[in-house]
Amino acid sequence: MSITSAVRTVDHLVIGAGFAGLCAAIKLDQAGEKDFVVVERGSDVGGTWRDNTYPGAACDVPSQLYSFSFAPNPDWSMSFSPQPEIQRYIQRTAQASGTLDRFRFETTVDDATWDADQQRWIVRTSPVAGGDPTTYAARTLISGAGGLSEPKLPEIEGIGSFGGELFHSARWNHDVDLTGKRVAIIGTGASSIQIVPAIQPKVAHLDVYQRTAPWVMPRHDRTYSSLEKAALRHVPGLQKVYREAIYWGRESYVLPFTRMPAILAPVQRVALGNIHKGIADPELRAKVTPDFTMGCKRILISNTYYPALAADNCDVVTDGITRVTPTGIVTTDGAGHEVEREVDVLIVATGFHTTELPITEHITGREGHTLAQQFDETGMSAYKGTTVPGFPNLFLIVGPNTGLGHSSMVFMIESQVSYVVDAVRTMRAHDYGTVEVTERAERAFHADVQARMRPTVWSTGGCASWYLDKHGHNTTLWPRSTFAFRALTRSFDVAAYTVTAPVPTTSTTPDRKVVNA
Ligand code: N01
Repeated sequence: MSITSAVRTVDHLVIGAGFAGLCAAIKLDQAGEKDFVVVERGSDVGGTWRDNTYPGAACDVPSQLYSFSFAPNPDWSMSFSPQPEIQRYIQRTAQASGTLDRFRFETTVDDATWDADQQRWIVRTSPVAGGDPTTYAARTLISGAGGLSEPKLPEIEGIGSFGGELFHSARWNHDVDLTGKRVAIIGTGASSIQIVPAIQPKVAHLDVYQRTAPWVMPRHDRTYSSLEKAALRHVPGLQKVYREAIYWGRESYVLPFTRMPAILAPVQRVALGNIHKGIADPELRAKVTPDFTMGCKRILISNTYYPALAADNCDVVTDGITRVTPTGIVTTDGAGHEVEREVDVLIVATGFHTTELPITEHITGREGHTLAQQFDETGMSAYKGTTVPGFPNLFLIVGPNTGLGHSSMVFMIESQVSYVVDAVRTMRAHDYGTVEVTERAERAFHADVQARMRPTVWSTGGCASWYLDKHGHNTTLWPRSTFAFRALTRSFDVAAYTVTAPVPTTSTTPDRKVVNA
């Protein structure tokens, strides 16, 4: 049976309205590329900052740096702003940009397929709540779908049978009142260490299921005074200087992370001091002391996590989880003894699908296979983290190997977006129908990234982390300085691409009808 659907022709289709998608929209607009649509499955901008509303959610990168360089905010209340403030910042920035008229919320991308004849991405979208689908034919497809958007649920026997409330940290159920409840949380990553101190005082009992103890540094947070905010607002250049100072402070972590992990020994001692300060019990101290080199997993920051673990109503459980029952969690100790702990609410703070990006399953390239299939064969990899052979006119923001362990992802996003906008500018200036990175350029880039990855703490630090894929390759982090990435993405290097002339336009009407088989 064939169906007929309206096709809307646009120059650019952007997927996602988080920091990445919003940045792409703003910069395309500023470059005079007004004909774009941003498709977002949520009901608002914000991406991960819209979705992660768990108690205690805050950024662990200082807000002065974790914000757009072109939209400075003198009104951050604290150095590490809480989630609602970051979400408001993103909303305000979107409003002020004048681009929201081109955002389609509550719309999901079903699939995007390269049509070589038209030199366009045919992108089928549907309203999340059901209703008529819309198909777009876009010259370029820009994915800002993000690396931390799809919650990863733990595969534990019986978890589906749990009879109490169960939710992921990134899909917090605010209807559940935790007051006086027996609560369990699985995971001790960046999300969990913020949740635990926020909920421990109100619950009857909290079991923290720890598989790997993280390194947790003191959090040097503070509230900005009105005087400081006024100075940041009115003293010319002050906010920029402040941001730069934070930037370079953060950048000093690159050398120890990438080449000399031993330099972090004194920092590791500070983190051990944080354990001693927060916990008096030697047994608990030993339990939460990490057994890998600092930096191998994300370094976390908190002054309240360890005191919360040490509270009378909290237990840290390190025995492996065997199964979940309708009423609790069963663990097995080293001697094979099973213990069941009953709980009313189970929170899984078990992270995200990072090395198999879900959006890649929906994008089909020139050769007729999906990006996920290609990545499955070659490993997740993209030239400058952005472009992939076989996928013309596709740009990935926060693509492979663009993540950071030390600084602001917003910096990386701005770098990538400037590269993409320059690619679009180049295509227009030279009348290219398509640009597709050569396999040779992509492979050379990938080999260089992986060679640089070998001495890094992420490879040598003795931990298993979400940075590594199933083959043990780090396909998520950038192994150099962020200024090196900025230099690489400063302008579109067309020499690394195969370009083709545009196909002749067959129709003069922007909106056409096609028949989908
Ligand atoms: O997730 P994670 P997250 N049984 O993957 C454990 C960003 N972020 O949501 O370490 C038992 O880090 C797992 O154990 P192990 C930031 O980039 C930023 O906390 O694998 N345990 C780990 O302890 C961060 O890195 C901010 O042994 C299981 C935890 O679950 C990323 O988001 C704030 C398990 C998962 O930790 C993800 O953080 C929050 C199982 N089956 C998050 N499966 C900022 O402030 C997993 N675990 C910017």
